[in-house]
Amino acid sequence: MAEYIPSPRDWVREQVELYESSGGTDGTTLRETGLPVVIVTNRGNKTGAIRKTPLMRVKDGDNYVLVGSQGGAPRNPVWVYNLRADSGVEIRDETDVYSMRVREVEDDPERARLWDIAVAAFSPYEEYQNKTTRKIPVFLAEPV
Ligand code: F42
Repeated sequence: MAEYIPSPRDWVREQVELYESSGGTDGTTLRETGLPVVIVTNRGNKTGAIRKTPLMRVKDGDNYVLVGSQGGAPRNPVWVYNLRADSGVEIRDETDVYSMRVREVEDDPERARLWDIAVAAFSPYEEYQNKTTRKIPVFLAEPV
């Protein structure tokens, strides 16, 4: 078993702890917004360690859309590089846990469709894209 390395950010690490220790019944929303969050578990591309990242829940049928917004920061979140290197993830959505495979969606019409779904689920994504010159990465997670 690989080692689990928690996020260095307190609020992120605490959300993961609460979400996972409750079996997905507590800590499942983003603070004051009340909007649902999923936990993505994957491998670090340098350490090989297990990483856990809360992201907004954006669903497209049975699939999940993962948006590397990081609040519109100038750089991609590091988990983007992990997913580019290793596409195998586990997604916890409240009490359900799925083995999934992700692919980055770069094709314009498909990305545009998924981006609209993401903004409908979490409107700040639009503001985050306007804040940064990087094109925010979008991944689609599909059941294995
Ligand atoms: N972030 C988003 O980008 N999108 C969202 O929709 C989103 C929603 C959300 C909801 C709730 C919540 O609590 C957090 C939310 N976040 C969202 C923030 C998200 O959880 C991440 O914290 C954020 O995207 C930053 O991701 P990050 O991967 O850059 O995390 C940093 C803080 C981090 O953990 N860095 C580690 C470190 O030690 O500095 C590195 C972790 C890592 O994966 N290392 C790799 C390894 O090999 O282990 C090496 C990676 C490399 O290539 O260098």
